[in-house]
Amino acid sequence: MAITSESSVDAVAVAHPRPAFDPAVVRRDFPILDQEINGHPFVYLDSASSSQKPQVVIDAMADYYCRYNANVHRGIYTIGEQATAAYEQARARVGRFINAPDSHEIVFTRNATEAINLVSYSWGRRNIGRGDAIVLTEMEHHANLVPWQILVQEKDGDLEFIPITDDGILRLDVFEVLLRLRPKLVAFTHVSNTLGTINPVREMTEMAHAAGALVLVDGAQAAPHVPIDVQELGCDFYAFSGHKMLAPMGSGALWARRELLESMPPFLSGGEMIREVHLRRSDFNEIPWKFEAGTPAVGDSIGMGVAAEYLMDLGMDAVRAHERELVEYALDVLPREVPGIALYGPMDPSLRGGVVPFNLPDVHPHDVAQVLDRFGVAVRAGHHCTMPLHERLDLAATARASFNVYSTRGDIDALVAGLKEVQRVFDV
Ligand code: C6P
Repeated sequence: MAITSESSVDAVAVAHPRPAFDPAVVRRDFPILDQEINGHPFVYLDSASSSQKPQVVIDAMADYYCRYNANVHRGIYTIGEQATAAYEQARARVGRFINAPDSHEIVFTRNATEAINLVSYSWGRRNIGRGDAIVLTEMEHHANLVPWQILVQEKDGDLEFIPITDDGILRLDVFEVLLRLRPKLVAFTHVSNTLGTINPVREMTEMAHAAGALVLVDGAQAAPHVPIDVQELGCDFYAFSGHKMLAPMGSGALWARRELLESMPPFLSGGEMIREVHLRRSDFNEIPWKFEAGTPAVGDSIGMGVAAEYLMDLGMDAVRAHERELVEYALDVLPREVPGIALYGPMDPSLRGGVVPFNLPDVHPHDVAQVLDRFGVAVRAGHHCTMPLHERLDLAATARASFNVYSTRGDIDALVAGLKEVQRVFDV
């Protein structure tokens, strides 16, 4: 049974006291960080793009490929059965990670993008019609925007957007007004990949449900960083990527309530998602396999299960506390040490995840990233797949530092030193 309530988490903590979270110790689990880049210790500050992977995840993948690489749900032979058992164990682990009531409500996908597309193609094409509204927000990643644009263009539906304040907080007063349109769906990000804003999912879900809408949450930037309990959040769909939560590239998942998944038509079709096939018609498999057509990414999903277990062992409350402390440090030290730096997003660390977007006056963010790279510091620069948000904030682009469990204050100090070098190189 999944650990659900606060009290049962405490009970387990008493039985097996967990060592205090120590980023220096955690860091040793990530072999890639132990190297020099361009003659400097490697400082990875692009975890919002993709996280690094701990040795246990790398080992689990190697173990699969070395000992029991086989297709799943097919082979009546030993390693085929081992692969199937490990794949389904991974599903159970990922389900436990977000406190899904039933692991069969977890559909493995390649990433959050595919999970959202699954909903827009399957649920969306059956449920959205002429004049139906979908409410999104101005801060969405393109992955939670473009699929809905395509859907409403095809169905003659309508998109509405919850605006943001200048410091990147959703305007819930306007959301309330938009709900009078009786939208069929409200879809929004749990944590903004660009501003770091943590949105009030539960409150927004209650508002949406009261207006008769279903709720899809894009959890790509939340699953790696904050404790997720889909039952507590109350949402209907939760999409997330494995590769941002220490798992292999090409892993991700969609969680949805059983009755929704059961009522939805298949997304992709072919082998594995069927029960019976005749020349002119087919019966489909049960959930979740109905949505997993073809050979799945077995090794990647097994790695995702191990990553989920690794994060649960660290304790997601401790992970969140660590990243909040880093954000607090960054928001304090960057404006003090780097003259003229502009920071974006909520300045209250309790409202934001481990993402710090910034600009230096008179230096393009691409140049900032390029010079930082000379000092071994990796940050992302550009629009971070949130072009409408950058337009709203009247910004062409930003540079962005983002954290994960292995990030340290030392990384932020290296960023500060690097930014001083950028200002020296550009003489600004
Ligand atoms: N954001 C970033 O650097 P995929 O690519 O499917 O794993 O994740 C898509 C996605 C969806 N929603 C949010 C909030 C995201 O941040 C992302 C991925 C990366 O910010 C790559 S563009």
